[in-house]
Amino acid sequence: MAQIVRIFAGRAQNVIQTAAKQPQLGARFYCAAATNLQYIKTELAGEKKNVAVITLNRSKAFNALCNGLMAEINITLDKYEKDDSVAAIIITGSEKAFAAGADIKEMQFNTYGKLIMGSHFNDWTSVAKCQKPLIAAVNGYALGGGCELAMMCDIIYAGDKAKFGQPEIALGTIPGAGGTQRLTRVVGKSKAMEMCLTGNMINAVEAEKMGLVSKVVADDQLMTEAIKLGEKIATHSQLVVQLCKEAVNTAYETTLQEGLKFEKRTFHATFATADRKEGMTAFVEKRAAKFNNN
Ligand code: DAK
Repeated sequence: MAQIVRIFAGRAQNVIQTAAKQPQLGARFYCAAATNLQYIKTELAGEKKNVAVITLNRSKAFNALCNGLMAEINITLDKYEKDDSVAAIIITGSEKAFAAGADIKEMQFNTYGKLIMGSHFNDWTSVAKCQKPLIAAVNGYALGGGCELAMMCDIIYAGDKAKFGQPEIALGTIPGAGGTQRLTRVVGKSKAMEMCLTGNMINAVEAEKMGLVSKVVADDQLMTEAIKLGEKIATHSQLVVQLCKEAVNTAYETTLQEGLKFEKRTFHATFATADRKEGMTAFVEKRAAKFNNN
């Protein structure tokens, strides 16, 4: 038995390493059960253990987002998406850095040809496709791909010493995972242009004022507040939470008319769920709703 466990653990590690080397194949394809995590730590938090926490764990490199780390995030998100007991997922880093961007040392020898032929950054798009609510809890630096990773999440909470920026311009390149697109939609053209063209950082309070961050808290309270947020979301029907997330995201991806139509149809769809019926019945009967996610 011990032998079998060792063989499986070895395979899981190989899977992650292979995924890191050949991300064009897509980490999600490989192995949802991989357990040997090198670059992240995971735990279940909250009173009911229904809030998953993914902690980036590469602090010597300020959590620079190397291929292996991104592959591990994807594998872990895949696992939590399939786990019905998990209602919300927090991505966080260390006190010094949420993440200082993509790993420059890993990226520096890429060529136009290699990038076009497609391997290096393929894992980056899956985070934004996660169907469960994603909360970024940002302490320290969220720069370049780090800021972009936070923006792929649904809600950003920041510690009061957090710093956000898109410094790629100083490296002779431009943001590649949403810095010119998501940031512009969130904070508007002038602020986004200023951040992307200067590479200057903004602090947590400025980020909140711009609408990039929804709440700033003392840095030692960040996880407590983020977990509380996840727990509050977990009190609702997870089915309806998912529909609602999809509807809000649609606002960023379509015209107002298409978005309003999508919202109306989705609202109608909630009337096909038992949870909508339970929610309204519970209100009328003056009791707490008991949702079953169907
Ligand atoms: N990559 C690799 N290593 C990094 C790093 C990074 N992004 N950031 C920090 N480090 C490493 C440093 O090299 C140093 O390692 P050692 O030299 O000790 O081995 C260690 O972390 C500590 O850094 P410093 O010595 O520089 O510490 P300081 O306190 O002086 O400064 C800093 C902290 C975060 C301000 C500074 O390290 C910094 O400016 N870092 C770089 C920030 C940056 O330029 N980020 C943008 C990277 S480009 C895409 C997806 C994503 C992307 C592009 C495309 N697709 C889907 C297509 C993303 C691109 C990027 O993020």
